[in-house]
Amino acid sequence: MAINQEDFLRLETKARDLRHLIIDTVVWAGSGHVGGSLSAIDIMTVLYHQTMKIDPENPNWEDRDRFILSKGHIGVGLAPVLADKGFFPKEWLKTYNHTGSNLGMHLDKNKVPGLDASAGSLGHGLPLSLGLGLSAKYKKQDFKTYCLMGDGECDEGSLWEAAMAISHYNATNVISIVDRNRCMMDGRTEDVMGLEPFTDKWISFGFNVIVINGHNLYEISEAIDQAHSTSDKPSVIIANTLKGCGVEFMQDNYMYHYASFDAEKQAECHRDINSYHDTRLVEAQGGL
Ligand SMILES: Cc1ncc(C[n+]2csc(CCOP(=O)(O)OP(=O)(O)O)c2C)c(N)n1
Repeated sequence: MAINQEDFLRLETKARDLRHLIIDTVVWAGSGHVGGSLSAIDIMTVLYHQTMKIDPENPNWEDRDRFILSKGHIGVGLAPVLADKGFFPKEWLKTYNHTGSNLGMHLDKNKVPGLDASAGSLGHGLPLSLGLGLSAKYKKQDFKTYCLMGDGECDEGSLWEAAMAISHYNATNVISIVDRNRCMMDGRTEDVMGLEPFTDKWISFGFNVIVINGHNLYEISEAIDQAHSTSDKPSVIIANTLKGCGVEFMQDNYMYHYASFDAEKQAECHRDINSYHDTRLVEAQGGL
């Protein structure tokens, strides 16, 4: 469903608040995968606060939409989203990645209410999503599965095997999303393993490819609508993003794939996130 101005303001505020919560969770944990969390948070905000049919009171509801975080290293990005939705107490975030906590660095489906799959070993989320999509088709359930992948993750062969099968079975109930931040763990994607022409690769696998600015809430929502209304091919949304988006010293810098912050840096992150939010509000009003 396309978003209106009121939705935009609600989602924009939520995205800002979640960015703050991600930074605090990294600090509580001592360190974390912050860069790829901040690149993906706008996408997760739209999914969890606009698109997906979910019920925090009933996390295992059979007909719920599924979210498969294939780039499972950003548990520190997803856990704040799930806590904020009410799947578990926000207090848990203070124990993220501590010994004995329910929240490990790579989230565990058996311990985290609202989590649809344990992940962390890259390249497995899309095959899993294919399974969910096919099972829904055969059982005549109408839920959708949204699979979020990293672009560095697209170096994994298993992902392309799943893409081939999603296309073969025309599993349009699986919506693939790539967080195209052009950075991976220790380099830029095009230096480590070139992905371009990336769009052509997905087209040749039989996909409807939708390329968007992954930090524009309107574009994210419209891309999801377009994916929903395309029935002759499965869709992939290539979301152009920035690693570390919203915090200037981290932005577009793969060195912040994983980081820790002292109190001074934490405060700088929070200041930057607030001014980034203000800029986005002005931009949305056509002011920049
Ligand atoms: C199979 C596998 N190999 C290596 C890793 C280690 N690893 C964790 S994150 C990462 C980089 C992933 O890059 P990308 O998918 O672009 O993630 P993002 O930049 O969006 O965080 C790697 C290689 C892993 N988790 N799984």
